[in-house]
Amino acid sequence: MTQITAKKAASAGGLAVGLHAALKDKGGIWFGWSGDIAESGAEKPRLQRSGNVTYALVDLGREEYEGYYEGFANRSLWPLFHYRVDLASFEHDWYDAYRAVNRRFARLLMPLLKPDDTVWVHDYHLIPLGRELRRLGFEGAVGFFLHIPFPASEIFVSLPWDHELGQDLFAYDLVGFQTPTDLRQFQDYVRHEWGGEIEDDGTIRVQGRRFKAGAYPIGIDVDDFVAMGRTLEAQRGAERLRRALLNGNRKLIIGVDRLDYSKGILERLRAFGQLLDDFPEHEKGVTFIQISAPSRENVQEYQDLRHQVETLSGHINGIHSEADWVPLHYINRNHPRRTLAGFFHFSQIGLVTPLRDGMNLVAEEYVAAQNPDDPGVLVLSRFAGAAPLLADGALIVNPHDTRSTALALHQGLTMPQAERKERWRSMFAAIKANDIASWRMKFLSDLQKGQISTSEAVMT
Ligand code: ADQ
Repeated sequence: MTQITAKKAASAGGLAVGLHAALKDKGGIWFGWSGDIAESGAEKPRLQRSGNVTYALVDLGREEYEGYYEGFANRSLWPLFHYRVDLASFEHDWYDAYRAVNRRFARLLMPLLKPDDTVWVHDYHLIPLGRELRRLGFEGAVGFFLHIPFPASEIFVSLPWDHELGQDLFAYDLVGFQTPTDLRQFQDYVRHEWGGEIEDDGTIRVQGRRFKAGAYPIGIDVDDFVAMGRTLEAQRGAERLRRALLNGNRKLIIGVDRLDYSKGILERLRAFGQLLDDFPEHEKGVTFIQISAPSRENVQEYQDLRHQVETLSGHINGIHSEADWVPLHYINRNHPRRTLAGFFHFSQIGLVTPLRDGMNLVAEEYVAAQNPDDPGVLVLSRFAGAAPLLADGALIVNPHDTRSTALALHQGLTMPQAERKERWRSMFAAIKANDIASWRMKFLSDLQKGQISTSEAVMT
């Protein structure tokens, strides 16, 4: 089996670990961008073997990086798919670079493939790759999984090249989305823009093609994250919080994300400010730590967001701080996942408020890290892909509604232990039943069998 990702293969996130596990099971090739930029694109991938997995890594040339990755992937597709047409730029040169890199990737991958290999392509950076492989004559199964939302058809067609990307998607044997909503939006696009048909079992017929599309909500490696919470590093992290921030019995709210406009960080800060305005009883009794990992720092929109978050954090602290209490701690750095597990474990509230999000693994990690006897409360945006899965246990909010989000924070901070335990149990059962192993097995078995899953049992 071959898995393809544009992200750096060595990245140690939960997703990368889960995908590696799929390869290690049966052996295969991990093909993708090395994460390095070379003066000009290399002609051959660098091959490294580890056990029964071969890593085939390709450097991007400087111009490829700027046009394909920073440009089309992150400044056209990312904002558009997250409903931010206002932030999307559409440059023909970027699009040309995007197609050219996908063509080059297909050319470099093709000699490594056996005719009956299964290829699993990941995410929006690589939408054209399956069709490019087909053009080169590859006949094995090729599936695609989109990690971010698929937008409403009317948004998607703002893209000047929607028809080409649409046809790219039609070339796969199986196209996987995070949620039934994403799937439905793709089906609407197929119907309304192309006059395609969706059969009862979800098979799509369009443009002479017949293929499957389904919803496969991704999960985390729950056992692994629970174990992380028991490590020394996690305990040290929790202890640091206890001493440095909480002065004994102060409560803690935590937010963790990449610094990205899709994550609703500004809205979250406003809701925290509103909590302090509306419920003065929490004064000096609560601290909010927002940890935002730097992301796409060369992109102007991300620089603007960073500036806005810094300004708003300073503003909230300026209004509410006392000599012996700083309500908001904003940290703009990566943290080891084990330390994060400790922070989650120690927090009374996990505040996850994306404006749009494919799934949101932080919400699931927060649940996994809790103490079953005294769990915290998850306050979760209805616009996270994870919301339907966790709706029975989380306090679901509309992040645009500052006052209601503040109210949910108050409800979480004052929730009796028995209710917290009951809510946590239902969320923990949901993430266990939908972990990363079941996600990848379901996708791969559907790809190989040509069957379909709508995941309705999970997501309704
Ligand atoms: P992301 O947008 O990156 O992923 P998410 O699903 O939350 O969002 O995953 C982020 C990962 O990075 C988590 O494992 C988290 O612990 C880690 N992380 C976040 N902030 C960090 C920090 N400050 N320090 C260290 N680690 C940090 C995309 C889509 C999501 C989808 C995933 C997987 O945007 O919607 O859930 O892919 O499909």
